[in-house]
Amino acid sequence: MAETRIVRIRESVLRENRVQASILRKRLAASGVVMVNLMSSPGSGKTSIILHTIAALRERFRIAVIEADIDSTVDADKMIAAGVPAVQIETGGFCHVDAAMAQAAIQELPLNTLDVLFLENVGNLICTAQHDTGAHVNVAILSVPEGDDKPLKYPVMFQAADVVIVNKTDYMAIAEFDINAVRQRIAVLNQAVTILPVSCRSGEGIADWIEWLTARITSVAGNR
Ligand SMILES: Nc1nc2c(ncn2[C@@H]2O[C@H](COP(=O)(O)OP(=O)(O)OP(=O)(O)O)[C@@H](O)[C@H]2O)c(=O)[nH]1
Ligand SMILES: [Mg+2]
Repeated sequence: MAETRIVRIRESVLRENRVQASILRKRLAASGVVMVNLMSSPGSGKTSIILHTIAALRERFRIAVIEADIDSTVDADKMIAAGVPAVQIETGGFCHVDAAMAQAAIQELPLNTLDVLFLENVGNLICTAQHDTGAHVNVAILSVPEGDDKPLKYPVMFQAADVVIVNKTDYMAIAEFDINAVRQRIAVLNQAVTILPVSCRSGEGIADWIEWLTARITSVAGNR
């Protein structure tokens, strides 16, 4: 009997994407630009974190933002209103940004006038973590109302992250959320990751995030 042949398209697509992402990462570094990719479920606080970060770092770094959503320019409009260049990727149904999409968006930006490029990925805790975008820094945001079990259910996101922001800590008092359990669950998946509790509402922890990010941007920029 003839043997069934399996065509592993998914693996080859992901491999091809990793190659493209690696080329893009080097190209950005050569241009002196550090790309920071923010990933989370819808509504966890990606846009809020970026807006706080722009306010804190705009005097020090020249910043632009790539926004990605299935539809709409809502978040890109907020960035432009904040006074930074922004482009919107409308993914047309795709639930993540890949290196080719990031590359296409970057072509719309004045790369040689930038130091830091934020990429707000599509709100999704699964596919985004599986696709290398070419970013130098990968940020996962978990918000308190989502629950402390997310590292158990979506491990790839927490493996892919350099830093996990636990946002909306102002909900901690009313939500059943065990931050120590989150720390232990993430530690099993990724021992190199930094975990930063933050509230975009109260401002708690924002200074720690800015300090961590500034050190990482400086380190990436210094290693190019
Ligand atoms: N209470 C509280 N609300 C917050 C905090 N951070 C963000 N929010 C609110 O949560 C909602 C979603 O925040 P966004 O920053 O738009 O979240 P997002 O991840 O960019 O959402 P999508 O782009 O739709 O995936 C908004 O109403 C924010 O004002 C926080 O720390 N505490
Ligand atoms: Mg957003």
